Amino acid sequence: PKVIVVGLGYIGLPTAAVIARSGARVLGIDVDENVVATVNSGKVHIEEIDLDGLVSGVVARGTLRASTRIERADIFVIAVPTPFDDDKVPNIGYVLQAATNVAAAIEAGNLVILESTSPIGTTDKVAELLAQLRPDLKVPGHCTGTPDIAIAYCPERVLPGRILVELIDNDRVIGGITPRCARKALQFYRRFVRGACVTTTARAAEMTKLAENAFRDVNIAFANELSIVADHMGVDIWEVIRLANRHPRVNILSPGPGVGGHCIAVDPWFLVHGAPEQTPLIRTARNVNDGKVGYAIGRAEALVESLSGAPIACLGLAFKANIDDFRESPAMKIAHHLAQRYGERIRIVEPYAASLPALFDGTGATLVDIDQAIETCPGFVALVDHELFKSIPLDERAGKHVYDARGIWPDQPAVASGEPPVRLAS
Ligand code: SAJ
Repeated sequence: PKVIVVGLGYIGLPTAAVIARSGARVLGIDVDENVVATVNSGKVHIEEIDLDGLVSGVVARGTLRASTRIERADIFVIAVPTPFDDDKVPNIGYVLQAATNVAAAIEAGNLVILESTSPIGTTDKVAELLAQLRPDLKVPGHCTGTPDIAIAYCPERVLPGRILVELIDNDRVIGGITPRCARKALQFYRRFVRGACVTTTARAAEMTKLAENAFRDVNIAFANELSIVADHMGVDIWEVIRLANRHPRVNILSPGPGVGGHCIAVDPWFLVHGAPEQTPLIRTARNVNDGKVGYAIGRAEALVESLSGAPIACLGLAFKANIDDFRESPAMKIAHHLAQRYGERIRIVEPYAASLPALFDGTGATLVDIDQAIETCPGFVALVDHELFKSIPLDERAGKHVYDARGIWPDQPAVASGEPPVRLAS
């Protein structure tokens, strides 16, 4: 079949490449001409393990190409962003724009799949829009008899850094506007997914995706709240979590300096917005995780103040370990705050950055490598659990004053009484 993937971002491009590898002819659509030119030259504009080799291979074989203009196809997959506006209202404008473009090219017999994380009811809105724009077609949910096209929702669930593996191996939840729509989409996913493909309704599939990320957010919030309690009580949170997790039915996640990325910190708001009265827990969890950034700033400042004038190493800017993605990163916010306040005392170590992001221009902070940081900085603020940082042995950290927001160094000596803090829990 011919497949069109609308949106060549973090999800759309890997998805397009994997479908192309499965033997389908794929056309990727993006509004950004640079993205289209990059893909057509066999290159990638995003960093993801093994994606460059896959894309160059399928482009060279001619099974993947890109364009800014939509064409006719058998299957349309929409993978565009669904951000929220300032007041935490979900913005499905890109999805509706993509559906409008699809409406111009769709024909009887085609299948439309929405993969973007979306508020409950979005797939119905896509169907409604297609019915409005194409009164000549029988659209499921808006016609009698057998519809001409099929519409389904199938959320992506891949973890950045493991996208190509998880695209194939994860189970997929496929929600149809009708059971027939779900079956059509199921046949498509079976082409390239090794995990189980389970069918349901579009609304249930939409809520499933939001529930998954809210589950993680609520559980991280629990860990973050516990870490603040432990600080308050003078207990080592990392030890408590290790011990509690020896219970067969307890699995506490890791506290950190806040929750970053563009999924976990966003998607729970879609649930809250849809059912504000029914979501006190999900809303509070979001606020706890957002609040942890300010708390971590306070702890980091205490360390910097206690080492008057000395250089301080900030370890990491990425939103999580071992990736080069700095979007919505709590580490970035904290390092930037410290850079603005303490200027050239702040030395940033980020193995995934070639230079400091423009945000730091004029602050006086500098990017150094880990060896320079160990040599010159008596104070360390650990913000990301990159392998490079975790592997620094104790003797190289001896005598360092550490605020370890990620628990990367469980063996760091505890604070000596009357001395500046050597290790602040959490
Ligand atoms: N984090 C903690 N403590 C933990 C785990 C994570 O503080 O114990 C932080 C991370 O450092 C990071 C943030 O949470 O700042 C999110 O990281 P993550 O690894 O939990 O998730 P993402 O955003 O990379 O990807 C998530 C995944 N969802 C789930 O695991 C339920 C992924 O499967 C989804 O496809 C993705 O969101 C998405 O696109 O929705």
